[in-house]
Amino acid sequence: MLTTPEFTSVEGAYLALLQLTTEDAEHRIAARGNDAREVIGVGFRLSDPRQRLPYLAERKANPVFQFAEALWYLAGRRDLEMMGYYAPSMRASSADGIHLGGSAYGHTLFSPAIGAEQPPFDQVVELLLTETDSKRGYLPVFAAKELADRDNPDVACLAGLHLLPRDGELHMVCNMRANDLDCGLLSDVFSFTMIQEYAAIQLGLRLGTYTHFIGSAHVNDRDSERVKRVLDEADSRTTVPSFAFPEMPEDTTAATIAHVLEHEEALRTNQLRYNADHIRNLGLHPYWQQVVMLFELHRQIQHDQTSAVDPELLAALAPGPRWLMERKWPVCAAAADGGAR
Ligand code: 5HM
Repeated sequence: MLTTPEFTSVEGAYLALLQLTTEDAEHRIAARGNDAREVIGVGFRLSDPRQRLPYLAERKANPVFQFAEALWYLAGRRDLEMMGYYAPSMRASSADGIHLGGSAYGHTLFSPAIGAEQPPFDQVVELLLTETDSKRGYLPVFAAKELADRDNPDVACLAGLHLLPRDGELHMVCNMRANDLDCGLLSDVFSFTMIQEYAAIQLGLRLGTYTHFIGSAHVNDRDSERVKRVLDEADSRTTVPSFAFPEMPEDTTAATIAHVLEHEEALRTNQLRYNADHIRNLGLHPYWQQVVMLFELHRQIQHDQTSAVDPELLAALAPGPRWLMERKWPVCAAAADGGAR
């Protein structure tokens, strides 16, 4: 078969790739101190790129981090302050303790390069608005200069994103030089499909398919126990949890992203606290209200020394993010057990 295998949601692709590296790894690698099992040159397609979250209790996907990273990309940022809060392990990737480098994909895509007038993303959107069936909507991310410093701690894993408007839909193809299948893949697919959906809105198109190609697809040995537990769960479950991820509102612009991030910052720095009604009255679309609710729950987990988060706020979450929060954070499970379920 010359085309990529197709899955509806990221969960199916994630499980198939874990299975592949567990049973049919081609190589054992040890680059930069990471012992891993590797398969070279794999790809998959998602027919519904909105189904960008896995519902596996053993994997414990973190929707707070996922939205934070996607918004950080869409806002064109590279500050460690925001991402280091949600993912402290990312601090080790910063060369100066202030910025992230190659992995700040949004900075590469949504901020103008030095000497350029427009961000590459805007340039591509402008092109695609005028050139029917264009093949030129490519957004390179990896840059050869990243390899000039052999000690560079953060070389982009994303080579580039290719936007392809066809028959009223926006398809996207993602090329990665490397993907950590257990850790990086899920957050990458989440964020990149958010970028695709955001691009589709800017172009007035429906969301098409998402295709993901990987040069080095690998699972680090330190994650192999969890991978086994995830595969066992997938094999043994009798019901498969399934929650439809909602559509990004059609009026989403850069100003919407900035508005959501204002609330994110106030909550991250513990300057505000919200209940569900406050959030409903912020003037945000219900889709973005859900995201602010996740940030407020996370604020309670990080900053309040409570044994359970606000059960009303947890109950105000849509079933999908609530399912994930209850598996990820014991304080959310405790609040759910306290009667809000
Ligand atoms: O030594 P190297 O630069 O290839 O290590 C980067 C590791 O982070 C690889 O395992 C890569 O697959 C993973 N990674 C990922 O999967 C990193 C980033 C950040 O650029 C990412 N996805 N987005």
